[in-house]
Amino acid sequence: MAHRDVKRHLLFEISTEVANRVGGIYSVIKSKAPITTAEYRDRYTLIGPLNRKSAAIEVEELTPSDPYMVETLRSMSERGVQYIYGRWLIEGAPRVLLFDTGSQYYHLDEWKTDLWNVAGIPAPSADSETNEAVVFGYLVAWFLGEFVFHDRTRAVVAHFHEWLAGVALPLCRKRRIDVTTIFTTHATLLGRYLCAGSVDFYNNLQFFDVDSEAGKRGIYHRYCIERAAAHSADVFTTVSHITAYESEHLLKRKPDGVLPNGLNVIKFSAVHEFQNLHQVAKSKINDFIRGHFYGHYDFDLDNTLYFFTAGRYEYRNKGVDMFIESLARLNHRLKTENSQKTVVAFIIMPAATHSYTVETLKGQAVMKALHDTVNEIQESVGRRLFERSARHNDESGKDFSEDLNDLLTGSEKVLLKRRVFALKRNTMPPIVTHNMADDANDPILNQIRRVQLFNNSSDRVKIVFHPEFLNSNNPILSLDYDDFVRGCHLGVFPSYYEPWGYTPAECTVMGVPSITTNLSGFGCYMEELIENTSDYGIYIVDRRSKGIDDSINQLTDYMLQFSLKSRRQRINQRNRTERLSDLLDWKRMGLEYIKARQLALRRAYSSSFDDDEDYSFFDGTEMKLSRPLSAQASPRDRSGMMTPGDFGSLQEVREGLDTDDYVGFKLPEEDEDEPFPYPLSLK
Ligand code: G6P
Ligand code: 1S3
Repeated sequence: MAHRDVKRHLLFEISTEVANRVGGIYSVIKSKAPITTAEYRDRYTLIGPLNRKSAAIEVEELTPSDPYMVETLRSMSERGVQYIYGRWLIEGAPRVLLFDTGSQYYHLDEWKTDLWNVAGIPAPSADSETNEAVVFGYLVAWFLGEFVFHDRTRAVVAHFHEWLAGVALPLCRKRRIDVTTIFTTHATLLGRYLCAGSVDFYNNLQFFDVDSEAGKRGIYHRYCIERAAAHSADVFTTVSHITAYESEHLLKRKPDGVLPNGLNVIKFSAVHEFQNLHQVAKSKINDFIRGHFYGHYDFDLDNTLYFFTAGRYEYRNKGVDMFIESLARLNHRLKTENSQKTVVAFIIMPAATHSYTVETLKGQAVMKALHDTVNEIQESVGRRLFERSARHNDESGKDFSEDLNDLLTGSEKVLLKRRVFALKRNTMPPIVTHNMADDANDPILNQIRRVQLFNNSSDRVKIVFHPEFLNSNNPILSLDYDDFVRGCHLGVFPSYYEPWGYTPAECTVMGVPSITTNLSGFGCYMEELIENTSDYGIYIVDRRSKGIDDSINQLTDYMLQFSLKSRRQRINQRNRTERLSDLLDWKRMGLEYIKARQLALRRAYSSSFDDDEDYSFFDGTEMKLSRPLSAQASPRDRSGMMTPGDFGSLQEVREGLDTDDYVGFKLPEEDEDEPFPYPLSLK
């Protein structure tokens, strides 16, 4: 590679989820944007395929100012490439370059042939997702090649996420494009497919005949792209140790390191503020529950707990099978103990539906009508009460309390009775809020049928299946996902396949306890970091060494233990959970990305490093980690080592990297409470 300026290097991050919400990677790049833009400012650009619908809402168009970017885009556009260059309207406001793949689809066959010739990767015509990946990959490789042709001075790091963005990697390698590359896989294709079936995945990882397994599932060509991306990158990483192990066996390259996912943690000035938010959000969930269970609303909401699971509808991978079975066992145990507690378990997983059911809408409508009527009557009764009290005269000889007997007028009583009669219903409270496209074959509904959790009055565990993601414009459960999480008591995510797992991590930063497993990246990370995780509201089910029945019992025990807590204990536990949020903050997790980029630069441009020079890579802005945890009641003290990568596998020693090498990264003194030292607002 040519000699390039590594200190002022540029960063391109490439993903199909740039300004386009699809799944977890969107959360990664969006929440990471503030720290990356703070580090790179205008040297950072995200590249993705153009989705006009979401770009119209999320992106503000800009004219590029970097002369090399201008030159590169001009030359591509002369050859018919359409794109949008602009600012992604999120915190950090990073620059984005979105290529309109449609403008180059006429090259598809030519590029597929080339992909086969240069990399031996087949691409059958019927797979539109792969077609899209090919066109996008060729556009990205074109862009990078052209860019470094114009800009001959600065080093370029191109960081790719997931196989869908991975086609450009073998092209960069084959064309010897003068950039250094990182590939981060957020799961493996084969892992996801194999786990969704019924194999004993983790005990057989080293034995799978990968080509044949991919072929049997019709994903051989996709698998080839993923494997080629992993092998062509200068640095290959994934999001957790468990997925690193999986990648080593299924993709046949041991990752250089682990880049765990962080979150953009919002700190409130007053500690109790998040507890107040819980109360506010919970009362909105209470409103929904009154409507949903109308006519059968015979339980005390003050003695009711809200559990939930949420995510992509992957029945087995996300552990919904285990969740429902454990709920049935919990129901049995609460009933045998004559518990007065009610648990309402929500399942929020999008499935094909034909909108809300009439029953669901009616439930909210009758409850709203009752509420409105009570409010009206309350106002007139209040007025009457005031008048009578003000005008009461003891000397009249009339008993004051008698005066209060007829505060409700006859017509008000009738109206109220009509509202109460409207609450009568002959049907059971529904399980599912929507009309399912395939009710009879839906795996979640079928298992609920099998364990007979039908929301009977005697059931202590009730279920609500909401097969659509939440948002505050929703007519029945009008809460954004974050607010819903805040209002719940416990998140339950007993995943079998979960490379990282944002859902329990999000619970943690909002101070909501959760259950995860030791097969999820997040669960393993927390287990490694904290000695007594359950004290901190992180319950970890052992799905690795226990048999399935024992794991289900363990999950049931955790839920039961949680149900037995008093309100005071729950409040205390929430405080402890919330205290863990610094562990998940990008300010800390982002360090691994920095290490990976360092490694990539050193591998590609070793001759550009002058060992006597200081490569802090920071624009005069030293990044400091805020103190991870409060001094009291802190988990296992790891502040000496601090970064997740210190037990990760970025090969620092072999490559001659150590912590001082990549940042002025040091911990503040114990009692220092250092704010993040740069503004994170839109520029
Ligand atoms: C928060 C609020 C308290 C409320 C409590 C309910 O802590 O600040 O006012 O009593 O939540 O907790 P629970 O676990 O019963 O929903
Ligand atoms: C993947 O998304 P998923 O839910 O399909 O990537 C996420 C972001 O890295 C990760 O959190 C999750 O575990 C993976 O499975």
